[in-house]
Amino acid sequence: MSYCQKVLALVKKTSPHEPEFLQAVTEVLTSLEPVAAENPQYEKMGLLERFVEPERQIMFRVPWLADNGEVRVNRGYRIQFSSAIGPYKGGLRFHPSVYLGIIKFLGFEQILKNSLTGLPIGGGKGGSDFDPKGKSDNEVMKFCQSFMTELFRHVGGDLDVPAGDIGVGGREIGFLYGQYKRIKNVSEGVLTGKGLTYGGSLVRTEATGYGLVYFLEEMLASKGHEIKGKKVTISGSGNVAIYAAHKITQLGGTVVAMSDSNGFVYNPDGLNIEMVQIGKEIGRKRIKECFLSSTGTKFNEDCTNIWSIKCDIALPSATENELNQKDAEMLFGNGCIAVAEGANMPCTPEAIEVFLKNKVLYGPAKAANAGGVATSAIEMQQNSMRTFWTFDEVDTRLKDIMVNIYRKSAEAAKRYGFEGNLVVGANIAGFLKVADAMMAQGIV
Ligand code: NDP
Ligand code: 2IT
Repeated sequence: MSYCQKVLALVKKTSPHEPEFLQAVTEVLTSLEPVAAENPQYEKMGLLERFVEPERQIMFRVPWLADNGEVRVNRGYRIQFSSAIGPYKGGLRFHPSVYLGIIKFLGFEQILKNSLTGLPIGGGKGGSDFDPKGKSDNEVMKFCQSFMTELFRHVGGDLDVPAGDIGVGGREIGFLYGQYKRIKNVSEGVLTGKGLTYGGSLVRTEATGYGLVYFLEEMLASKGHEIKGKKVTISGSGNVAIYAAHKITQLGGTVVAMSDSNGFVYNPDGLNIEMVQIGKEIGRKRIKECFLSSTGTKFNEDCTNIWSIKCDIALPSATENELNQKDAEMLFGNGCIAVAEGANMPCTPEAIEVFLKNKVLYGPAKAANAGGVATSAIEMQQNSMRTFWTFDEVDTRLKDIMVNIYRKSAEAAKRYGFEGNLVVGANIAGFLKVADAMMAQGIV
């Protein structure tokens, strides 16, 4: 049995109830076979056993008072997965589906994603099973304050820097930051995605969606295609989806479908992205409600059916395992030429197989959606320097980083005999830097 397969068997034994974590580890360790074979010293140093085990896992109680006077209790998490190349860095997710396995898979993916950005950030992730939907601003504030009242002792500008993810946007980051500052009595860049008046960076709000489209542009260009004139389906209608849609439209593409967990909207002539943005960001509406006054836009109640819509490009940007083998076959059958992942692990392993087998260009999450965390690292740089860069300065850096990630991943795939397979390429390119750093620092 190869070293990678031995470590995979170990993880299956130690984390049997965490299917998302196992899914992520299986893909990565399978990709790393040629690298492990070339570097027998990894096995001697127990490198992969250490790589798949979080450095620290924190779970805590989050009690808070609802507006009606009832006491509510949620569970909070922060997984500090790897500090090999820098302080732990990664988002916080507030969603009822959150449990340890989800946070572990996200934290594990984050290690390699952050490495791919080329910036000195380690991997972490956190969150809670708290559902911000249907809660008042006051309840969200109370929850965030209670969450930070425990989390503050584990994070810090040079230690662990959380940010947003599903259910955590500008409003939540503001409440979390306020409470941290109040308890610690220090103004430091302990969170990213902050508001522009208190240490945030221009472009961070747009960064994941914009970065996804910059990556897509580069991937399409490798085969002589461009975004102009293409029909694009984007699942989700949150932070990532909205700004991906914005950039696609700016570059001459047409967004034909978007969704939320209640269903999807569809217009073959193109959706009005501003209506989504205003409805979702300001009104916190359901996607159906954003288009009540619009003729020509249809609504379908099953969000999973979004992949049946004919499109040239698909950008799954909602959540994990939202696109399965059947969806992938439908997309390919309808002429889809490229898929880039805005969400983390949105395509099932069987769906990825369909794309690779049929030569559909496929950009895996840890490469394609790294623009968000890369711009978070740029926000950290500005905080450390006590400075503020212009929109164009940050946007130019983001674009360079995304182009570099594409090239690094494509080159690594080619070098290890998997030309065109960005799954293997991104996993190897991200891993090599982390492995070097781990080897240099001894058994820790
Ligand atoms: P948001 O909370 O802003 O939006 C999430 C969107 O996805 C909403 O439209 C939501 O619909 C939908 N969604 C979430 N869960 C489900 C589900 N179980 N089934 C169907 N639809 C669902 O989150 P983000 O846009 O920030 O995150 C989206 C994805 O992108 C996640 O996978 C996240 O990990 C990833 N990501 C985010 C980054 C960031 O910077 N924000 C960076 C890199 C990756 P509804 O409102 O109905 O729940
Ligand atoms: O999945 C991700 O990369 C994020 N949610 C962004 C993390 C960050 O620290 O900006």
